[in-house]
Amino acid sequence: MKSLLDRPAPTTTAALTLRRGAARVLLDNWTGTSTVPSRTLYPHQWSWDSAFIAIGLRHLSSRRAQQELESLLAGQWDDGRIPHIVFNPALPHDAYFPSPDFWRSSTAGRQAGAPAAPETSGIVQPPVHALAAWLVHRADPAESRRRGFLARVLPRLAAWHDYLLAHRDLGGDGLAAVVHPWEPGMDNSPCWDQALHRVEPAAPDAFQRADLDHGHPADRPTDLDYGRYVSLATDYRDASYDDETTRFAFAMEDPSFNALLIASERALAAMARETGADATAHARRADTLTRHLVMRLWDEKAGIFRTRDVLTGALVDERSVSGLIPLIVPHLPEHIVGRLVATLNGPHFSAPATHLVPSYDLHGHAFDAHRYWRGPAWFNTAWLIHRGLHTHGRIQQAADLRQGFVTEAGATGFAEYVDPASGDPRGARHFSWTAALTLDLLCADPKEPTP
Ligand code: 9WN
Repeated sequence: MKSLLDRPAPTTTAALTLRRGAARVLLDNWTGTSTVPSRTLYPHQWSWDSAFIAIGLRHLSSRRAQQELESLLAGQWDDGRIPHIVFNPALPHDAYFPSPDFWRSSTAGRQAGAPAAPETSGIVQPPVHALAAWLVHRADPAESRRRGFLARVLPRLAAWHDYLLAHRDLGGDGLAAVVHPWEPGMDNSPCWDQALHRVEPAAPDAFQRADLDHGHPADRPTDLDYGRYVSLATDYRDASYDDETTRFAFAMEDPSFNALLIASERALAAMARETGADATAHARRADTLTRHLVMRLWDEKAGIFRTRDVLTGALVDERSVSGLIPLIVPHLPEHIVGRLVATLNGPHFSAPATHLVPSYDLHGHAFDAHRYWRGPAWFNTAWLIHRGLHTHGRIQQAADLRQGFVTEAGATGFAEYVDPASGDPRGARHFSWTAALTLDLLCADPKEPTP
C-alpha cells in the first residue's frame, strides 16, 4: 500500500499533504476488488461513483483503476445495463436499504439478463464509465495495452450505451430517459418534485431506512421521498425490469445524464480509434445526441438546460446544476457555452461560501442549504464543470474552480458535499469521489486532450 502513496506528483508541501490525504481515503475505502463511496453510508459499489473513483485512482495505480471499472462491469446485465449498485455479498442486508433481497436481481432480473451473481440493483446511474475508461487508459497506455484493457471494456461499454438508446428512449426523441430519481444520481432534486406527485408512496411500515443510522435527517431525503422511491423501484422490479412493459409513473430526460452519455460516446470513439476499430458510429452518435440535447432541453430564455418530463412533454421550470453540466459536451454551439458560463457566474449559482456550484438555484423556491441535492454543493459536479470550462477554453475560471475545489476538499476532510451558505461540510466524510477527484485535479496533465 505504501508504494501507492509514494508515487511522485505534486510538488508543494500543501499539495503533497493533500495528495496523501486523498490517497488515504481511497486506500481505506478499498474492499479488495473495488472502492465503496463511504464505509458507513454507502458500503457497496456504486456505478457513477466507481467511474469518478477510477479517474482518481489512475494517478495512484492504473491497474487498480482498471480493476475498479472491471469489477463494476462484472455486474452488467445481458441487456447491457450497468446497475447502479453491485452488492458486496459479505455484508448483512441491513447495512444498506434497499438491499439485495429488495431488488432480487438474480431472479426478478433474470429475463432482462441479470447475472446469477453478483446481486445488483435493477436501475442505472449516469454513463460516466467510458469517459473514465478512456482517462484510465491514457494514464498508462503501455500497461493498458499489456493487459488488453480497452479491448475488454470497449464492447461492454458500447453495449451499455446501446441499452440506453434502445430501451430508454422513452420520449422517442433520441435522448435517454431516467425512470427513478436515483438514476440521474441527484436523488431529491426539486426537478423531480412535480413528477413525483404522480407516485403513490409505499406505506412507511413497508420498509426500513438504513441511511438515517449514519446521515442526519436534515441532510437526507424525507420519509415521503423514500416512500415514492420504494414504490417506483417495486413497480419496475415487479415488471421484471422490462422497459417495454413497465408502466413508468416517472420518466425524465435529464440534461446531465445525456451530456455524460455524449462525452462518453466521444470517449468510445477515441477508444475505437486506439484499438483500430471503426470510430465513425460513435462520433456520429455523439453529434446526433448533441443536436437532440439542444433541441429538446435547451432553454434560450433562461440560459440553462432544463429537464423534460416525458409523461407530460413539459420542461421543468427549475434551475439545477444538472442544466450546467452539458458544458462538458465538446461541440456545443459557442453561444450556448457563453450563456451557460454567464448563468454559472450569475446570481442563481454563485454561492457566498464555496467555489463549488450549488446543486440547485440559490434563489429557487425549494432551495435548502442542507438537504442533499436541493442546494448543497457537490464535488463531482464541480469536477464536471471544471472539465467543461477547460474544454471550452475558459482556462482562468477553470483554474479558480480547481483551486477552490482542492482547498475545500482538504478543509472539509473530503466531505460528500458542502453547505453553500456557510461552507460547512455535510453528509459523509472520507468520501471516495471527493478524494479521487481531488487527486485528479492535483495530478492530471492540464493539456490532456478531450476525446
Ligand atoms: C442512492 C453513492 C450514491 C451516489 C448518489 C447519491 C447517493 C444513494 C443514496 O449516494 O445516492 O443511490 O442512498 O442516497 O445521491 O449520487 O451515487 O455515493
